[in-house]
Amino acid sequence: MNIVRYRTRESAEPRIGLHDDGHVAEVGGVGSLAELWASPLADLRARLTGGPLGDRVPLSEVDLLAPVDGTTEVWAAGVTYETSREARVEESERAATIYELVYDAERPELFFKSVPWRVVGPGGSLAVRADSAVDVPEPELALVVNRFGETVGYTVCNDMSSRSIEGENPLYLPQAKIYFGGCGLGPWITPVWEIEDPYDLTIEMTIGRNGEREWSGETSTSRLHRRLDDLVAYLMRGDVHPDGVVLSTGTCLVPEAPFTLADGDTVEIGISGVGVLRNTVVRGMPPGVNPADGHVAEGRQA
Ligand code: DO4
Ligand code: MG
Repeated sequence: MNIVRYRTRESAEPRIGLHDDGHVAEVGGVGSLAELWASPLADLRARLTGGPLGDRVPLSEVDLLAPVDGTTEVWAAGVTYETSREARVEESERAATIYELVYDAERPELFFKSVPWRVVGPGGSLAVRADSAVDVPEPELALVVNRFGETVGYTVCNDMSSRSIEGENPLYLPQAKIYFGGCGLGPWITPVWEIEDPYDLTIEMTIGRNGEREWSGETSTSRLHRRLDDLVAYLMRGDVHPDGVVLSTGTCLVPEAPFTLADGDTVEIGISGVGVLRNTVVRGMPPGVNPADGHVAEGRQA
């Protein structure tokens, strides 16, 4: 069972539902995911496993939206896998040691990644910045955390990154990481009670170009150098997240230099037991954005 945020073809209104066995059924009386994250985990579980549901419709008849709304922020952890540490030491021109220090430090690196309206959902277009030379997708397990700091679910995050901007100077991290089309989430949220062991999940990524496989890799969350609960505890320290928060837990797959994403690439990230997030890549602003009037089309379906 998965929690979905979706739209039917009849209405522009986002709905919240449950996906099971190729079908979606609306969760009655729930207007947003943020509303769900205001409940303790036990109440959420009782609500989703026992509450009334609407009619079942085939998944193919709805449009899935990014599973984040309200004021739920997306945060991310960095350098939580050895692979990420090595890749960043290699690309960093002047500050390689900071990545080694943070990998070993008690306090993890946590950074703000996105507000909900910037997040791209399944099937949407992710972007590489027009002013960046080297860009990679980062396939990551993301935790969905309620306002009480309890992990209630898992989703797939693509923490798109400019290696050239971050590599030039680590203080450029926000520019390397936070930009329109720089964060993908989806395709849905798998409740925490559906995943037996989050430290034993396979993460796979395939990048396609011109119909061919350009890069692929596979890893496991067993290689995570941190405890998930510790990452959440640090995120909740000295801060509040009334609409809950999504915390992406870092990448273990980094396509080797000189690989860089190109316009038209496809990125597919699968996490076992959770789902597969598929997106296309554009260079510059994704479709649906009109810089002249600031218009952003929610969902940005490709
Ligand atoms: O230290 C910069 C960001 C690291 C990151 O995003 C990752 O390790 O996944
Ligand atoms: Mg990352």
